[in-house]
Amino acid sequence: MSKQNRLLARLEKEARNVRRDIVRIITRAGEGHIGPALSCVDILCVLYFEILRVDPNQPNWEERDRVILSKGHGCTALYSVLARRGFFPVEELSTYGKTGTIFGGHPDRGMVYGVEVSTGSLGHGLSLGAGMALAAKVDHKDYRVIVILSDGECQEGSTWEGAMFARMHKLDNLTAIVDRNGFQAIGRTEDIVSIEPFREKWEAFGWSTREVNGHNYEELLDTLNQIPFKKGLPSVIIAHTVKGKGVSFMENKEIWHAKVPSDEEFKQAMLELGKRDNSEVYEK
Ligand SMILES: Cc1ncc(C[n+]2csc(CCOP(=O)(O)OP(=O)(O)O)c2C)c(N)n1
Repeated sequence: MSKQNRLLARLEKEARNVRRDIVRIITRAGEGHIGPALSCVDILCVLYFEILRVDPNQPNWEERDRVILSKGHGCTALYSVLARRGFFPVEELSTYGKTGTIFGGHPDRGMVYGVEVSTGSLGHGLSLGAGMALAAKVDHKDYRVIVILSDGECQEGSTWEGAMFARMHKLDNLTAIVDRNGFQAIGRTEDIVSIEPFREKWEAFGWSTREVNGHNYEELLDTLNQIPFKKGLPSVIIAHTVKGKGVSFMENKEIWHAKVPSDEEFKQAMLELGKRDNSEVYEK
C-alpha cells in the first residue's frame, strides 16, 4: 500500500471511530448537537491527523497551530478527535454530559486540553482567530490559525468584520474553513438568510478562496497542504458537507440538529457506522 493510501485508510478509520463516539456519547448523555458534529468530522480528522503542527504531550506548546471551533455546538466531534489524537484518554469521553465533566455542551478553554477558545455563542470565532493570527505576526511566530465556521455564522455581521480585519492586516497565517452543510437549526441556510453568492463574497472581502467536498480526504489534504493560497492574503475553504453525515436517517434532516437518538436509532446508527461486534452495538 502506498503512503498516501495508508493515510487515507487511517483517516477513514479514525473518522468512523469519531462518528461512533459522537453517536454514543450524545445518546448516553441525552443531549448534544449530533448533526452539526457529524458534518465536521472529516475536516477535523484531516487537520488533526495530518495537517496541524500540534503535540498532545504539550498542549500549550507556544509554536503549535491553533484551531478554533467557532461552531462550538459541534464540540463532540472536537472532543473525540482530540482524544483519539492523544490529548486525553478516549475513555474520558464517557463523562460527557455528566455532572462535573470537563466536556460541556459547548467547549471550554482551560477545561479540555487542545481547546483554544471557549465557543458556543456563534459569530465570534473569526475575529478571535484574526486577533491570534495578528499576535503571531507581531511576535514573529510561524504558527497558523484555523477557524472552523458554520454557514449560519456567515449570516452574522461579526464574521465579516473579522474578514475585513484579517485582509487589512494581510493575515496569510489565518485560514477559515466553512462547514457549508446548507442547514442551520430550523431549516435551510438559504431559506433563512441567503448567503449566496458565497465564494464571491469572500473574494470581495479580499480573501483567497477554494471550494472542496468536505468529506473527501484527498481534496481536503491537497487543499490544506496549499495554505496560504496567496502570500499576504487570508485563505478560506468552503467545504461542502452533509449535516448528519454518515448516518443515513440523519443526513440533511433538520430535526437531527439536536435530537437525541432513541435506543432503536442508536443501534441502527452504530450498525451503519460499522459495528465491531454485537455486544458493542447494543451497549450505549
Ligand atoms: C449568537 C448565537 N445565536 C444563536 C445560537 C443558537 N444556535 C445554536 S446552533 C444554531 C444554528 C446552527 O446552524 P449553523 O450555524 O449553520 O451550524 P450547523 O449546525 O449547521 O453546523 C443556533 C442559531 C447560538 N449558539 N449563538
